[in-house]
Amino acid sequence: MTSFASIAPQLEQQAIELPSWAFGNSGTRFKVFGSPGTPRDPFEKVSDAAQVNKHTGLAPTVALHIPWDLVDSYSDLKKHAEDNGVGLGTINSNTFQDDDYKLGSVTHSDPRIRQKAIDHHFACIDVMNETDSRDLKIWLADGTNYPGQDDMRARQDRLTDSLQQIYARLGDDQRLVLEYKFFEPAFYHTDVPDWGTSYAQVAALGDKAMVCLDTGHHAPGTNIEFIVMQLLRLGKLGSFDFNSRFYADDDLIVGAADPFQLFRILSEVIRGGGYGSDSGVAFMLDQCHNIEKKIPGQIRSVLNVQEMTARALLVDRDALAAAQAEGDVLGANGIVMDAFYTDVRPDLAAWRESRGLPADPMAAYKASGYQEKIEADRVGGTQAGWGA
Ligand code: PSV
Ligand code: MN
Repeated sequence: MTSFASIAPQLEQQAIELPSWAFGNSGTRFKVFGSPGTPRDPFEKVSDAAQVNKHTGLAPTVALHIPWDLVDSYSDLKKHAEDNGVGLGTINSNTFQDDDYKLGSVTHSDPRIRQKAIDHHFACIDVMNETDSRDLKIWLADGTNYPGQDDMRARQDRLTDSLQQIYARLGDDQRLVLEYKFFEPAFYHTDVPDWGTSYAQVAALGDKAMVCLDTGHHAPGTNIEFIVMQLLRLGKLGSFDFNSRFYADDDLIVGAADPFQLFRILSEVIRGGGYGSDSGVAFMLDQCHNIEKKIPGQIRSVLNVQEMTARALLVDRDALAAAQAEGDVLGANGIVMDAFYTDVRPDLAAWRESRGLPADPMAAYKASGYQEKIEADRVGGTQAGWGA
């Protein structure tokens, strides 16, 4: 099998973007629990995200969500990020929390509401220009709850038209990534339910438009790594929103519910040339920490991605190709499983130490005193959360 030493240089290229909203409070429709030390504003969210990078070296950028992360000065927020050793990354639009969007945003039949949603995306591009962000991530809650509620084809045509207007505003080095999701909050149909619809829309837009794959946005049993393979093959995999799920869009810690699935996804990423600093695929988290502490939740998440990346890099590709060519079904499968079952944690700990990082980032964060400090300091104000 491939040795850890031979894959270590590739691990250095790993960069995972953190979602600012993971540091705010979140919950379900039943309850959002507050927790001591939760950030009150985007500056405090960025400070917390910087802790994840400090202890892991894996998370150099933070994604923002607009309007949750509206600030008076993005250059101040950018400077704050840089002072803390991180940068600002993807800008996420949000057309799912305004009363006007009850029946849709960029697909709405009312031109006024459509224009409002398009203008929101223009405002997001203005933010990108100030933060030097590359990607505008669009996820739409648009859809219907009942058959016959609206004309699905007309909505698809309006989607095309709205996306074209947004796309036309992008700068030369900017991209649009379109995220799909098969249900929720709409329950009968959504306007971008699957990778095929996202692909059809972004392919019509042009080279700067790509698909975003959120691992929680598929029906149970979907072979997500097949989608990864296909989008890489088509040159249209722009980004991941990583998280894990047992039932629906649970937004749990990536790799927690199904580490083997994460391994399989990362294996196809590597196989398809999607891994590495020049691949153009953005690795982001999209998670909520409803009951666990948020900063350690993010540390555990990036470590899970690193661990499964290392295991996927260990797959002996030459031996696998030979077994496949011979039709050696069990031999080929055995080569993949050997890599998956390899415990890389001791090697990763030693490798981290050799690069001046803590061998155990979870323990290092716990010992740092940061959690106690924010819990003592952040008294008063309104804790950030979905909508705040
Ligand atoms: C929708 O479920 C989604 O995955 C989109 O990426 C949103 O921006 C995000 O969740 C909010 O957490
Ligand atoms: Mn997402």
